[in-house]
Formats: sequence, structure tokens, C-alpha cells
Amino acid sequence: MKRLLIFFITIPLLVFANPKIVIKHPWVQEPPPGPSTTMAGMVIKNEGDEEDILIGAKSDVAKKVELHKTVFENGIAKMVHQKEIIIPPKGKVEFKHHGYHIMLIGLKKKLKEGDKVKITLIFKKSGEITVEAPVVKKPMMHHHHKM
Ligand SMILES: [Cu+2]
Repeated sequence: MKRLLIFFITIPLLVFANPKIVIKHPWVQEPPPGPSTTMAGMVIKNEGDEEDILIGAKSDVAKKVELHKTVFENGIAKMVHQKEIIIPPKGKVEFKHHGYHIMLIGLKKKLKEGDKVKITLIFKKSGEITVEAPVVKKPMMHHHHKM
């Protein structure tokens, strides 16, 4: 009886911690005429109990996709290339205009409101996750409600 009890108590320790990435509300900003660069946003949630790290992104519609963060230096907004962005366990990171965002550089075709763009996010532990983001004129912000 004693042995059986010990066996059952030991089981939970064998379950490994894992990140669980969920991506919500992806969007791509409709680019203005002219420049062949635009921005994408989304909310990346981690419902797991271990952190994951976003290490890159790609898309067929752009020559290059970069992770950026807008920072203010002497009152001037500057975009800084990010090599990795930590998605904390039981947490989320919002990608939006001011703050972290995804930059689609060198667009291969014109993007218009209503188009759908596939973006693949590359995570250190979870691997590649592809989302389909609608092209919008004005992205919806999700600051004020819980998901
Ligand atoms: Cu940027």
C-alpha cells in the first residue's frame, strides 16, 4: 500500500513544462501608395508554463520580414531591429504600431484592404506557426479587454 502511494505522488513530476503559443487578431496595415514596406500586428499568447522566444518571421509577400520595436530617443520615434522577443509563460506580447511590431520589407505585390497575407512566426521551442492576417486600413486594438 505504501509503495502504491509513492508511485502516484511521483507522476506529476514527470510532466515537463512546455510553452503553448496561441496567436490572436493578426492584421497587416494597408501600405500607402509608393513605399513597398508595411507593418503587421497581432497578439501572441503563451498559455503554457514555460517561456518561448520569437526568433524570426517570414512571408511570401515580402522579401524580408523583421521584428521591430519602436523606442523613443529624445522624443523621436526610432525602430530597432529585435533578434529575439521573449513570450513569457501565462503571458502575452502585443504587436502593434507603437511597441513591438512586424515589418514586411520589400513587398512583392500590392496589398489592398481585404487581402489575406500569410505570415510565419518562428519560435525557438514551438517551431514555425503560420497565421493568415487580413489587410486592414485601421488595425483594431485590443488593449482594453481580456482574452
Ligand atoms: Cu518597424
